[in-house]
Amino acid sequence: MIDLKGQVAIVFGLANKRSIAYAVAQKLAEAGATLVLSYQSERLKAESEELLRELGQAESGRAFQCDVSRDEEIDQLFANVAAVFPKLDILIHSVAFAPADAIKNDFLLTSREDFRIAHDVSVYSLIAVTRRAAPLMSEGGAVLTLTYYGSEKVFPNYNVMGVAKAALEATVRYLAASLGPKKIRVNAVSAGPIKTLAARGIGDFTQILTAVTERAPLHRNVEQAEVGNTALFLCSPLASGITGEVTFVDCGFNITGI
Ligand code: NAD
Ligand code: 0WE
Repeated sequence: MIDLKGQVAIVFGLANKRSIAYAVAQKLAEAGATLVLSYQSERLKAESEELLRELGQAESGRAFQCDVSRDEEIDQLFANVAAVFPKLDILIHSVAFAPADAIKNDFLLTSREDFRIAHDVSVYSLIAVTRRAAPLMSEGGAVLTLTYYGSEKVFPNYNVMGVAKAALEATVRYLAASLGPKKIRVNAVSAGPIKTLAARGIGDFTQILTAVTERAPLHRNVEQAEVGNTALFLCSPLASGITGEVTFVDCGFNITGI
């Protein structure tokens, strides 16, 4: 049994119950961690307070607003966190965004501005939040981000997000090297496709889910809870020797050649 009693985890990217971050938060809470939720905009405030209640964290936990593309908001967030929790143990980064045009159009047409936004929100944000979290991780810690196989192989329409995920995975390795001496581990989970808000409206998503059921060794798609379990493991003392790694939770899809 993993016991995270007395540990504090901050979770970025929990928009609703279907979010991968919700399943991760659920597993961390079940293991005894106290949760801090960080939501993108004022619009998500009431919803986040409700999600905290559903996670059994109404008393102990907190929810704060933070757009990760704004340094002032990240500074304010960590000032708020430090005022309530003197020590932080776990950081979950489950955030990605590319402007819709960049995911819809031919990759060749990717604009400079859409490339910048995708990398700012989906990659630089990991560095930005980890830098502010590290001083609070006084007893060491674990940082975890979410990635996708589109970083290595071409999936139709994933486009600039694939380039951003490749940069995110490299960022995990460089952060792991930078923070190793502080006993802070940095890892990524590469999840198979899951129908969340970020996957909604993507034209051929059903086709992608079907390809997995046909080709993956387990012949099914992965569930949020399975990603949550692996995230819990990677953030726990059971994974004390693992850092800078990308762990696939994809029913084995990535090992197949055809
Ligand atoms: P989701 O829409 O529930 O989560 C994305 C989150 O990013 C939302 O909570 C949104 O508010 C947040 N976000 C976007 N821009 C932000 C900003 N500027 N500031 C703060 N937060 C911002 O979808 P999800 O599928 O749970 O995605 C979470 C992570 O999992 C992403 O990194 C995604 O790339 C990754 N992932 C998803 C899948 C999948 O198929 N759903 C597969 C592999 C990896
Ligand atoms: O990382 C992701 C999705 C990230 C994402 C999704 C959107 C849709 C709405 C980032 N930005 C946006 N911007 C929007 O305007 N996934 C791993 C899920 C996903 O997205 C795909 C996939 C898969 C899988 C897009 C095309 C093909 C496959």
